[in-house]
Amino acid sequence: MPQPLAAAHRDAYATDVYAGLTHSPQKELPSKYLYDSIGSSLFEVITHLPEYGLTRAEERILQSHADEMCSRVGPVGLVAELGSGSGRKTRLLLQACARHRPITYYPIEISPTALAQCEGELAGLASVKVVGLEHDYLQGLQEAAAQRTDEAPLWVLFLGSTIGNFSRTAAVRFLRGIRKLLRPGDALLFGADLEKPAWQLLTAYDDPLGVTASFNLNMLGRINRELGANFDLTNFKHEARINGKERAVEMHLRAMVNHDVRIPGAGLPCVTFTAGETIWTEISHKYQAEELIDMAGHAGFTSAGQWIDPQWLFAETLLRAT
Ligand code: AVI
Repeated sequence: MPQPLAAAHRDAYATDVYAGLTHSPQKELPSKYLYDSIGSSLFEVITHLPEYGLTRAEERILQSHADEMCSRVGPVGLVAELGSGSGRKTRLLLQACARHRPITYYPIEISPTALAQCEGELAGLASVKVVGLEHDYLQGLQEAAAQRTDEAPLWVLFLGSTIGNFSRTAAVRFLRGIRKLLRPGDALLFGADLEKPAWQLLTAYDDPLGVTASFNLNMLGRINRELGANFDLTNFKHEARINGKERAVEMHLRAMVNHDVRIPGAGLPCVTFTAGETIWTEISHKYQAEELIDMAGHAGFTSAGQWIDPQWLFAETLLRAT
């Protein structure tokens, strides 16, 4: 008998926490678990911080070019977004599309809190029907694509540089996965943060207000709440570090003292931490603009335009499925 979705998610979470915290020599936790309701709210605050320029850069690009992007894609009937975010940026694109014809918008999210927030933000937009899909990205996209009723192109949005949280090979694999669910003529718009100086990245991922530190530490708070663990969050310190080889910035949680932690919900009676060791919680790759078009080419797309914000180097790339 299939398990209810919530129970299946809880089991997958426990399995991933077990695998990550027994991983040697580097303990790790998948970054997708940063986004429970507290983590999603903290991330929303991060997007307003002066040191974290990504979101505002993407907003500036969409404010200036949403109409042009829509005209290049042509009159779409369906828009599917992988990861809904707060819906702030998407509003600009949906308004531009809906000027041509009524559309159905499918935000796709595994977090019900994020989905509800996005639905609330975008409800009431003229000529836009919002249908939230609580799924992982590709499963949700498959479901959205199955709703086509005519030949109009489907437009997929993957904003916010979430692609940067995948390894470079996984990113191309993921773009290929999207392409497989599309028809020639469909479009994909994706945002990606570009390479910039180390000091700028380090303050963006370790802001002086400590919001990113809380966002990262909440990873352990969540394990306490959902898996009955006894992490003492004051035993860990947030750390942002540059990974030059990967052209990325990483987030870690550094143990400040030797201690043990119990995580009954993950079947871990004793996880030992040595002072100085870290749990790796996220990687954010930074790109060169041309590299993004190359990656997309390897996944079966051609470029239909690229817009770069000069104030905070960030690229919005429009692709067409070939
Ligand atoms: C969601 N993602 C693109 C963000 C990033 O920049 O990698 C998450 C984040 N991590 C720390 N600050 C923001």
